[in-house]
Amino acid sequence: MARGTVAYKILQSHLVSGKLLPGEEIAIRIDQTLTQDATGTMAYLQFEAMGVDRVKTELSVSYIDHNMLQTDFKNPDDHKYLMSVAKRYGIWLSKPGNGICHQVHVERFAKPGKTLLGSDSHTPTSGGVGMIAIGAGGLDVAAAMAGEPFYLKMPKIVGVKLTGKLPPWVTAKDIILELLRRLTVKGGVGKIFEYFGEGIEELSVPERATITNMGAELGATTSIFPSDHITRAYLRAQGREEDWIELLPEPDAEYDELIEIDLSRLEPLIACPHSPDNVVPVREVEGTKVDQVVIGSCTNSSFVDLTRAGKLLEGRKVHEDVIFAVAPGSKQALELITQNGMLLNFLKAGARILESACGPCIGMGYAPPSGGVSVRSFNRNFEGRSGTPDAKVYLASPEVCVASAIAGYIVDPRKLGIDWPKVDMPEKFPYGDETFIPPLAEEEAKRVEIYRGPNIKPLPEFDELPESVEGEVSLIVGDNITTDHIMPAGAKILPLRSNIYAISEYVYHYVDPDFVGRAKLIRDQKKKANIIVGGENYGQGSSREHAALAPRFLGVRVVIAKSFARIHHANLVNFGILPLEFVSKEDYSKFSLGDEVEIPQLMERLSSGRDIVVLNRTTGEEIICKYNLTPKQVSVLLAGGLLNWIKGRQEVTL
Ligand code: MIC
Ligand code: SF4
Repeated sequence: MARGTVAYKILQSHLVSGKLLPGEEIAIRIDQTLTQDATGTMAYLQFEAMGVDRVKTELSVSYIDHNMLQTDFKNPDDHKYLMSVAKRYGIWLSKPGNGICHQVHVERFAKPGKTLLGSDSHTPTSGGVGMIAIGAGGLDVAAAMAGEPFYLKMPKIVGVKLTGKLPPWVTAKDIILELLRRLTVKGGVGKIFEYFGEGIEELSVPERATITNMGAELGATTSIFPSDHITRAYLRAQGREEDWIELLPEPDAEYDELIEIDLSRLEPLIACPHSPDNVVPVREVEGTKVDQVVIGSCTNSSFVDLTRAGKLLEGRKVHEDVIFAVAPGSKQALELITQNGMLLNFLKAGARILESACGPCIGMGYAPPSGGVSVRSFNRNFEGRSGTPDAKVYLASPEVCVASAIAGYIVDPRKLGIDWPKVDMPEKFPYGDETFIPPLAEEEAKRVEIYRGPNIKPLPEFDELPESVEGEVSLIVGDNITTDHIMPAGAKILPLRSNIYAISEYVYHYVDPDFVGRAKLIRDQKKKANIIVGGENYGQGSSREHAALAPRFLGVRVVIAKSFARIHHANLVNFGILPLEFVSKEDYSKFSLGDEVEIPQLMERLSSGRDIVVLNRTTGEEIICKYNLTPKQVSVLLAGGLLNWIKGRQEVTL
């Protein structure tokens, strides 16, 4: 038991039910929520369906940062909906242009010792100021806004001891890349990473936030730093020192697992295509010709990152064959680099300045050329995510990005013979609160009418889980399938997020363009359930619940995989899809496309905790599957999903 750790203390003070023992189901009170526009419309539609009059959290913020290309009415309509919902229900609104939710949340709202649930997988970024910040599906966030606690399996608390001092040119990004190199994209599942040791003294809040942000790529529940004098100075400069409390691990704190990183032995690292854990030292891929470079995303576009990048470019030019862009993480960071002259350095060096938003990270513009190499300061480089199916995306620190932009090829920045620029934190940040819309008072809020454009379609209704499933295997996929594979994003598909009927046409679009047609045939003509068979870490990556909701709409009732990623597993349950795991992983090969499958006695077995027998009628084989479900999740599944479950409970209370 990790008593005395920072994470344990916060969980303990928010515990609603359960015991803080790894693997036990716990429920915690949620103080703050955040949503962004791509997941937010659905989350608020669900919140509205819950019939609550006003959010019950201490603070809820709705950010507009993802769907920023407004090529027609869809995205602006969604934004207008979000703005009216925020006014109606007592929610803060961060207007488009304000910046990426995670960075802005750290700057303006994150509070040590509190809990935050966000409908985005990188919500743990706020762990950089010592809070428990967890990413979840929109429906879970809607439930938290309605005052429900958040249920999760108590994670193991892993202590990450940082010793020594980072050498020049080695940065926070390299610390998290080193962890990804060691642990892989599934190494953090069921774990909280808590950083401690002398090495944290060297890291400013934005640098800590780079590390907690990209902990999401480990599959971790969250990551956290203590709240210390560095946090205090940061919050003071943000004009909110009163939000600070000291939160340090006890001297005798014990961690469930321990990892040590000697910072002085690290070197600049880079994640190669197409996975954030495909990490090597930069020198190993040195010389790779580069087509585009971009500094941005919620991982590495803070004031610190942009200022150092700007200093490096002073008096230098981007290579003529490279297109270089900067997307500042927040308006605050953009304002600061305008004041300190770094913006001019970027312009003189030949940079494109993009909007302060997610942009290229989610394929919203700035796609690389065919087969192109793009070096980015981002967190994800899944195949096709950039918008160009055959692009090769590398992930590295902003410093490696700038050095490569100057050289025209990937290069270890230490080779350029430039002095390591020092960046001082400002005494006072420009708060920029003029672009936030605060919540309305209760009476006034009640009079607000909610705007619904034609892009917003009502939620489909889903039936309960049948007693036994008659189905057909309509897709078989391999290991580490991402939610970008299941429900792609990008400029074309993201605007359909509030229209399940339209977006479901794109499920598995780039993996198997025939899947949707096949699934509909099985659902409508054969009147059977669709069954998907997957490998390890199924559904890694984002929190987008559309990767569960849209398949459910297409008639998927069961996914059988070797293992699941945490948020996607929860989303499947929330939308009434049964996630089963092979007891023996070799059984994966006992299914072929088109196999007829029967899963009998579901209710009885799920309710009594017995393994599930999956009968492959085509081959005659019986495959034994287990499930990793809490008692609450079983009842949610049987009800056909969380919304049905919540409504059912309300009827019982009435
Ligand atoms: C992402 O980085 O993939 C996203 C877009 O931010 C997602 C959320 C979404 O799909 O809207 C995430 O990380 O959760
Ligand atoms: Fe936005 Fe990219 Fe961060 Fe997701 S990972 S929140 S798309 S910047």
